[in-house]
Amino acid sequence: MEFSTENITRERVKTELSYPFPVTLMVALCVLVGALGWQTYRLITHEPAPVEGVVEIDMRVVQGQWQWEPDVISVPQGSAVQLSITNEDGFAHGFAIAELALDRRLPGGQTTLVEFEAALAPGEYDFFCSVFCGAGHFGQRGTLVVTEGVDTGVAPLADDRSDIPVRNRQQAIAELPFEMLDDGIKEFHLTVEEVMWDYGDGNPIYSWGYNGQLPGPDIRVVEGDRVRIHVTNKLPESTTVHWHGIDLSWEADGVPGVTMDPIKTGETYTYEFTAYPAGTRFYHTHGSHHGDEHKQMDMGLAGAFIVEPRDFDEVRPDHDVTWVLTERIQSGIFPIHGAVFPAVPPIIVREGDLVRIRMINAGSSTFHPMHLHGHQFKVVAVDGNPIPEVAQLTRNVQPILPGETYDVEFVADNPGHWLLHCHELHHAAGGMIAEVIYEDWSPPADFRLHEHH
Ligand SMILES: [Cu+2]
Repeated sequence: MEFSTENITRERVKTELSYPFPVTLMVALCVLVGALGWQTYRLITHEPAPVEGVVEIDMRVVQGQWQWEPDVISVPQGSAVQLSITNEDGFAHGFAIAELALDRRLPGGQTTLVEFEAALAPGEYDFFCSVFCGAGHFGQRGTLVVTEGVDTGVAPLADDRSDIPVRNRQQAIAELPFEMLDDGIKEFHLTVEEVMWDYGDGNPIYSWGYNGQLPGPDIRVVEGDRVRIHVTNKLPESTTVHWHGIDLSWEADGVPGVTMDPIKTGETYTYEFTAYPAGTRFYHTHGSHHGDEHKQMDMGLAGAFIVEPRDFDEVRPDHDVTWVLTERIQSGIFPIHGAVFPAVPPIIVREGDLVRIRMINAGSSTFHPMHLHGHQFKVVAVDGNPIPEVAQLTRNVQPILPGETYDVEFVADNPGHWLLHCHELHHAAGGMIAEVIYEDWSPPADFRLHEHH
């Protein structure tokens, strides 16, 4: 039997025309006029889209401009948003809103539909390109305005933070406890959470901390230990943890969009790796996506990760002090291990003591030339790695760039009351000062602090 396409085509035409032509035309016209009329009405009256419906917005990435058009969009709270984004560039961009843990790829030369629910309190939020798309990355930003709308039960972002606990260093723990599992793994738990942190000046600042403290508790292990760390995210946005200076397997490196999906609010993620090599390392957020790491760091998300060499007991100094140096630039606060002078605990020494100070710059933008009065120190390790004795500099100032760590050691050989402070003096003014005080020392009887002789 022969198969005739001609017959099939005729059948279809016949079916389509089975309604009388004038009726079809009239129905079509009514629909068209109705739709046009509604659109015209909306245009004239600037009537917003119905709150309970879908908000549809056309958007484009302007070719070669690293710009969103429009770069301000307004949607009612709780509405379902459909962004139809045309990427005019020949390469990919990304569309991200951190507060929604939303991150979509926008392939070059295509129109991509990005859908989300505006489950946010009324206010303004950033949207931005989330991929390395060229020099314009940091400029490719826009504003999502969420207006009053459907009640989604989302708590307002108002300044009411009365439920967030106020804490300070005196309530902090020094080291994170662990459980030794049967297979020799050291198991730790970290919770990333909001805290009103008091740096010691009685003026708590809204912050993010590991286990509710700034910095997070020191993690202290021995070189070669297998560690398992469960990280639970209780922040209002996604986060990650990066293990800075540790030569671990790449899957545990904690980089969002590169080695893992960020840990969403309420989720727990488990990192496991071997602690190697020995030295002063640290852990810190790598953000929720490329571009907000500095923001999360500046909220306080860092802690020391000390990997002791196996023979550390043979060389253990009399004092082994760890300082995570951070910055709250907007508040003018430059803390030493979560406190500002004079709330920074002094290092209390005896004559002849060997003092090691592990200084970690966990700030995002500025350096700290740390200066010790009345003594010289040796720089014994940089970025955690030991410096051979013949190469150790004898100094009294050691600058520390963001991300660097320096271990310095000095012998307490000059009894008195001394300072060790940042010599970027705005930072010193902002609290980055500690004291070194000799235990069995007191000023001479005729010493008067407030009288000049
Ligand atoms: Cu400084």
